[in-house]
Amino acid sequence: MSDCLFCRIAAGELPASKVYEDDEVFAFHDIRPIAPVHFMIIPKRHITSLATTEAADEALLGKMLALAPKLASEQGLGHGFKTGINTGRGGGQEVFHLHIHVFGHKG
Ligand code: DGP
Repeated sequence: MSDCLFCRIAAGELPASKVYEDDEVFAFHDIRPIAPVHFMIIPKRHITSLATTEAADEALLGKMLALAPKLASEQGLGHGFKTGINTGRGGGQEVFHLHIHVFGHKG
């Protein structure tokens, strides 16, 4: 069993408020939201951070980014939203499994 929190959430071993799932990507609401709507998009495969991605990850990264506006719209953020990828301890990353924060206020 993985000791990575987000790997376990993506595998369904730990509960989360799911926003989206396919074979490569999982999205779920942040447990400590900084806005009325706040979810994260993660790869199911463990990638530690944006800084450890490789050329072979480009398609997956593009897919995750392209999902952001689609899922944001479904969550009521069709008028706009913010995104963030905290990277490394100096970048404020607390959970070392790559995630894109998507957050905002419902229009
Ligand atoms: P970051 O600082 O970018 O690594 O953000 C990690 C986020 O993960 C933080 O906003 C809180 C969230 N988080 C931490 N543990 C859990 C959890 O068990 N479930 C959920 N849904 N979110 C979590």
